Amino acid sequence: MPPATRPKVRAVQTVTIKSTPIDGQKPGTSGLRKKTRVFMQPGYLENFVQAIWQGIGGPKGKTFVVGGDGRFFNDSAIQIILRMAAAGQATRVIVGQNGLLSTPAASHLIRLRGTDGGIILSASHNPGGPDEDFGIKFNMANGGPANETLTDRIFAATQTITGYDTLQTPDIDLARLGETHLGDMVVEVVDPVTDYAALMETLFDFDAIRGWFQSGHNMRFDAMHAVTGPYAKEILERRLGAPKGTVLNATPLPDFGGGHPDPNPIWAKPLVDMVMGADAPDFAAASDGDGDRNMILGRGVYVTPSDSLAVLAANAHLTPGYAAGLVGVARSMPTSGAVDRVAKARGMACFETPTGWKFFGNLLDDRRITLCGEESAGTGSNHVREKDGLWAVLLWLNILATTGQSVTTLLADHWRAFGRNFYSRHDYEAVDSDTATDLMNGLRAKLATLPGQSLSAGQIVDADEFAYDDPVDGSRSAGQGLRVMFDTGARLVFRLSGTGTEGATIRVYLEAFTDDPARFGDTPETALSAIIDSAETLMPIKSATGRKGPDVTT
Ligand code: G16
Repeated sequence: MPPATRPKVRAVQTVTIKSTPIDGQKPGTSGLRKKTRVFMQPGYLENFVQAIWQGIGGPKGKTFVVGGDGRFFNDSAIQIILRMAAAGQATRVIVGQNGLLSTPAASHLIRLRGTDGGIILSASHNPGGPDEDFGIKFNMANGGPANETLTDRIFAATQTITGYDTLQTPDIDLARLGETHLGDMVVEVVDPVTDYAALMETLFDFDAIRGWFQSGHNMRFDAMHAVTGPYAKEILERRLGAPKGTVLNATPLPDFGGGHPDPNPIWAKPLVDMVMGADAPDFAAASDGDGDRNMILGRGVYVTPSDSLAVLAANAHLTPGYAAGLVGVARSMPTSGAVDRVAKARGMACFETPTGWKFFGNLLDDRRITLCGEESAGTGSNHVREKDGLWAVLLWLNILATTGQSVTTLLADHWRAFGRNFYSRHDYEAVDSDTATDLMNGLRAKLATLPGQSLSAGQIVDADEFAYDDPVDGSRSAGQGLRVMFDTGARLVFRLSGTGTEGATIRVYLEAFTDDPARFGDTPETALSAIIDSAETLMPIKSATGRKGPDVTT
């Protein structure tokens, strides 16, 4: 409706609520994640949103995208944010219907509509519910997570806050598509799937994938009762003609059906059991709470995220969106070096960044890389500025359809061409924070003395604490994980997670390499046993925590 004919907007009174700083609002690897009840305390979310406004120079005259993964408190949080945006005189907020937007779809909308950024509500793969987890992060105008300069500004603002502005208005109906007003601000409720699905059609050969299904191949996609259900139904079952029932657990639920929406062999075990059993589908995949992670499986095979990144980097040129080839690739430091081998063989640039998708943003914006990924089940490209679960699934499907190969054959061929990086991650969760800090400090203190020492995994050739110098803006990010490299090509990395909500999570990243075809068929347990042993020698986590082993192995 042109502005002149719009119904007159009823003037609403802005109210200023006094507030004081709340401890612990420092954004982690991916925004602020806390227990839901913490976020539900009066003023907690409001303080952080006010800090975002301060960090970005205020919402006045700006347009934002807002949406989340539908977890418990998503809807209430969105109403709070809308009132605060309107009180701050934002011009327009684009919201996914019923408050739903997958993280990659939100990133796409921010870019497509040329907005000033967006707020995404999710605690990713962590469980949802009043006693589980919630999270919020700000994405910038490029569609990517706020960089460290901005998160530092937001954190600083949380420490000096004196109050926030809001409106006293009823909730907006987020089920109804179209525009409404909140004060002078336009709230535009959009279908969360349409624009994203259209983007996928520009990148992949939908005819080839449709043909793959028509010729009798089958797949299962486990949406884990999280946000990708409606996306996968539309794209896989409607647009690509996969039979109904291909998408499992397709209805997003506020508590994800009581499980962890975490696409790994622990939390998506039924899917793993399915591909390992009789009548396994040709291909299977899962995504997480907010739709940015992925797990890839073939008949009888689990593809590690690091291998998936390498296989995609080696084969992406077979699909329309990447037919021109890749300009370069990047991986987070703890991710295995499998993709480096592809980059080297193909003469592509390869970057090693700290953990956190925000570190890929500059490389993508500056066109230094096309594809990037992380060991934590994230893969993405220059099509958005977030990792993208369904995109990775479609890229795999396109490669399977174009080559006519199975996942097992593709993987075997890949190892023959590039060698095999065995990989696993051991997580020790909810460890007492002081104990975790002591363990990290203990290893940090002896890093310089390690080279030359021999352990079961081989002789140590290098040991350091990873720091990253961003080649685009020159910023330096120090303290990004302890690394120990062996002469056998094996590597150990230790770091504290930046996404946990309880105590500390120690992550131990284990990697071993072989180019001996006779060993390609080894189990990861066999191939990694020496490095696992060396990990406990270097950082005695079990003896310090009294635990028998990791809580989660992926
Ligand atoms: C986030 C980040 C990823 C990171 C992951 C794990 O993913 O976007 O870059 O790899 O957390 O981080 P950490 O090891 O610090 O826990 P997500 O899917 O949780 O938003």
